[in-house]
Amino acid sequence: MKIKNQNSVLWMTVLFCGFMISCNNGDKKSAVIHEVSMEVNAVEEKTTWPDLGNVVEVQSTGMNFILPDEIPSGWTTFRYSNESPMAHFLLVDKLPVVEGKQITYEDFEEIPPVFITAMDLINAGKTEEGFAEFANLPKWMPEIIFSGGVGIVSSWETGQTSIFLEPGSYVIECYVKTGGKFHPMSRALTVRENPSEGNPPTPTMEIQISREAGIEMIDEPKAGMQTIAVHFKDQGPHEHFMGHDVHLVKLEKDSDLEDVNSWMSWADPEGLNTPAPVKFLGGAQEMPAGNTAYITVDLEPGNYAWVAEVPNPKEKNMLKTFSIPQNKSERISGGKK
Ligand SMILES: [Cu+2]
Repeated sequence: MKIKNQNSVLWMTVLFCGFMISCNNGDKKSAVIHEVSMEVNAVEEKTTWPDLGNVVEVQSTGMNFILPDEIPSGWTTFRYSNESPMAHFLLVDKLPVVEGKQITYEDFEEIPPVFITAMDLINAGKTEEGFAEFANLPKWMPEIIFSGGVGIVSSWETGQTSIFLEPGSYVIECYVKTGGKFHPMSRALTVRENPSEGNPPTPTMEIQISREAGIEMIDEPKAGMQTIAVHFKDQGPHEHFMGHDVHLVKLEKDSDLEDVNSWMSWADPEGLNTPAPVKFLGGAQEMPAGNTAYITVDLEPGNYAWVAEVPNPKEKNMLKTFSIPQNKSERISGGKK
């Protein structure tokens, strides 16, 4: 993926410091100059995103989400730049109205401490006591509608996902872990009655996910900028109380699919704990059955995987690899089912 232009100052600073240190180390000088030149070329590249209507820019510079407090309803494209040193995601939760009362962000804040206490017990080997903690969750919690969002995005990457939002009170959150603790990342978001004029994007590829069949690629993966429809045929919950979603992983030579498989459950002490074992490029967060999200991503040649954030996704056919070849004559794997 391309490095965004706004990161160029930081990259230049880091590289300049590296250059100065290496100058004291005579024989490495020419190699470092070459590296500087390559990186400068990299920062000049800029991702050109297709025009997808109502775009909401979101940024993380640490354990935070930076975005407007209010956005219009309707089709919404979240363009999420992770400018922090750890992986995050952006899950959009619609808060319920219970017995005529709107559940608020302040009410939502009762939830994370329960998960933190539970996880501390699970990490200490007291699994049964940890899960017993969930009895302390507010009774309205199952009424939260997980409404989609951007899948896991590694540091210095940008993920883009389009979803339809009804008006209402929302929370956006990330529960990736660092040092075994869930990220304290959530933000209130109001989705206004007045709709934007956006339409659903036109997909260039389609995939679907279900409990029965896992992740299925309907079209052969193609190189270049793609808008990928992700159809949720049904929904969970799975053993970790959550439903399924779809994340995009970039695989490198040393990537181990078993590491990816075991990392995908928050209920595992090492699961969802940073650093992630692979590079994540976004995806489509959990949504109710029958909904579709659209991921926009530039698929450069290489090896990839779709994976759901569920316990043991491989067993559920929710860890699927595919390749984008260097040239058209090479065979594309993982095509039509
Ligand atoms: Cu996070």
